[in-house]
Amino acid sequence: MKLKNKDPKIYNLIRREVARQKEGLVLIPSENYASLEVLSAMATPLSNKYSEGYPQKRYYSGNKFIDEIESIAIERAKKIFKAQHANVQPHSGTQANEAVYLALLKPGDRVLALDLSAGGHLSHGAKINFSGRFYRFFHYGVNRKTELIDFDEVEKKALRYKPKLIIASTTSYSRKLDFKRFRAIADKVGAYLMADIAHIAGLIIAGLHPHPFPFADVVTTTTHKTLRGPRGGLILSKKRDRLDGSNLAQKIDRAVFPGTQGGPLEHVIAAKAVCFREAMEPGFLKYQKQIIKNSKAMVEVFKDQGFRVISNGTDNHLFVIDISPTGLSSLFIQQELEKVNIFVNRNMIPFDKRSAFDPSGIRMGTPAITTRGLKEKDCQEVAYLVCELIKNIKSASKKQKIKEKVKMICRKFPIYGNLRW
Ligand code: DSN
Repeated sequence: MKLKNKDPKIYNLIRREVARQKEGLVLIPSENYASLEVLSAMATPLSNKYSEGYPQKRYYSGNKFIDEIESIAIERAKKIFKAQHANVQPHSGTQANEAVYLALLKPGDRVLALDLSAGGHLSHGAKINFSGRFYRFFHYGVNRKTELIDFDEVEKKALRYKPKLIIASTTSYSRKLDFKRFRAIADKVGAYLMADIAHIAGLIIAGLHPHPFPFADVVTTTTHKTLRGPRGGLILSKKRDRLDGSNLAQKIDRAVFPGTQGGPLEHVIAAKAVCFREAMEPGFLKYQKQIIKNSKAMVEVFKDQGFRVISNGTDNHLFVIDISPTGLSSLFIQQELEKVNIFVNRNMIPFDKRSAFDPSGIRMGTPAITTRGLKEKDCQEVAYLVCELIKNIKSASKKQKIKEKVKMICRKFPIYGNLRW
């Protein structure tokens, strides 16, 4: 690698980061290990090309091959998500959401979305995010007892606030989303329905989670979580606008470019096309099934070890444990786990009394460790190590033992083989 000699500082940091990823157990449910094919598509001179516009309608010359690549990505995305229209250009999930808002709303319009502490996302109307500043967001939550989405509340709030858009989404919600019910509520108040499936895209493609179409008008997602592609966003939609019969696909495209983005990242779009093809392979379904089996297996251990799991379990790739009874800070637990090479992220729990910076929950998930090849028993061993660390957080010798076990598990389930960057 030339970089080694030309820019040893960056080269060494890249190598160390790759080693960290290889030698640690990633339990952050929004992270994964993309295939070498996906990575190699990104590391190409496609990054050099300006291609503002869309296939056959570019503002620059020289887009003959780029057009073909983007068209293939679009067709593959439509196929795997059974969508009428796809825009593969959003740089991220938040940019995808931003473009949808621009396409469907005017500044100040009302939106109803899941509360951040109940599993929503910053771009779903958090006050500190553009979405919360430009649009009038109202939030629904979960039932205090079951910690499941409270559809009576969704309906009540929809009738009260008459939103123009309702968002069905998950980022730390471990149960299935009932898109049909959301549609029925949206219809009662004449609202659009957007599903943000960033976390569960892979499960949906595999048929392991209810499909947002035909209920949602627009679906946004990232491509790097359960879908296991490059870091990026994606918008899928119906062709026609349900409310006024106009061309919804065109509105979405215009909102992405020139509305909110400039030049698309064609090297990433090529990598998206590669991951969409991977999602058509039979192995993908097997992988998604294993993600859920592993997640459920881990939950059993946490419950068995006396931890409260939010909503008492999981139907998907993630779950959140309530660490408030331990009296420990979730930030501290996250940091101590990092020291033994286990990566989790602290997260708010429903009706959390603590701040988002040091909340009461730890969110964990299985997409990345399942990619490494861990099965139920192995995941239970990992869950047990997390419990052990939390219970013995002050014991240096315990932590040393846990660190060694993590090392052994990572050696047993290598990722990216012996490949060195
Ligand atoms: N989608 C978020 C997550 O779940 O980690 C990040 O924005």
